[in-house]
Amino acid sequence: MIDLYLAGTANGLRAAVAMAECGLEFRAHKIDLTQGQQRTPEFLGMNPAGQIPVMIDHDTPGGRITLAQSGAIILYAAEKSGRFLPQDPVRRAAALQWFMLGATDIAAASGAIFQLEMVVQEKSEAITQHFRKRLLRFFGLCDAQLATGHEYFADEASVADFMIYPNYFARKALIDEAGGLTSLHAWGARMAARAGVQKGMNPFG
Ligand SMILES: N[C@@H](CCC(=O)N[C@@H](CS)C(=O)NCC(=O)O)C(=O)O
Repeated sequence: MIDLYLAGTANGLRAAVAMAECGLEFRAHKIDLTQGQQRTPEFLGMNPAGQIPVMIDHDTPGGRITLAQSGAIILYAAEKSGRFLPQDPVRRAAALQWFMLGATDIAAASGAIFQLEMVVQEKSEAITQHFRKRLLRFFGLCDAQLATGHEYFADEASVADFMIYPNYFARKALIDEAGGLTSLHAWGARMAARAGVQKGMNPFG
């Protein structure tokens, strides 16, 4: 059995989407970030960074494993299930390239917008706009890839799609406002129709 500690944020949800899509049974434990539950001694014992998501897999050949970082959890789920990391080396490389765009560029820009809109006290519209434009540029790259006949980033559904989808979902209003990006929206609809994505995006039932 796998225990997954998360909140309903893009970082948390992508771990749950990967678990569900890979067909791994997991128990979702809600961590209330607004109440500081990520800073309790018990939680810091699992992840000293004090951040969700955290996964504990009690059933591994070497005993149990505790893992943080949503990207590492997605890759762990893919390796454990033997799914969603394409066998073909070219597709696998493409999947990892788009996975990394999601993990570094997209997640970072989206996270910066969150910090600027919700956390930082001194507001700067110019800086916030900078990160909104930056995020839209990355989503533009995604759209261009999907527009050239790719149903998913690496043709078949892969870890890349699980990485990027929760940030797309969270930033849909901004993307809608920008207009266009029709291939990205078509992919978003394809993702939303998948049973594993539905389960992962609604981890607390
Ligand atoms: N790179 C990390 C980022 C994790 C992260 O930023 N988690 C946020 C919620 S989305 C968090 O736990 N923040 C609580 C805090 O920093 O106090 C990942 O992908 O897992």
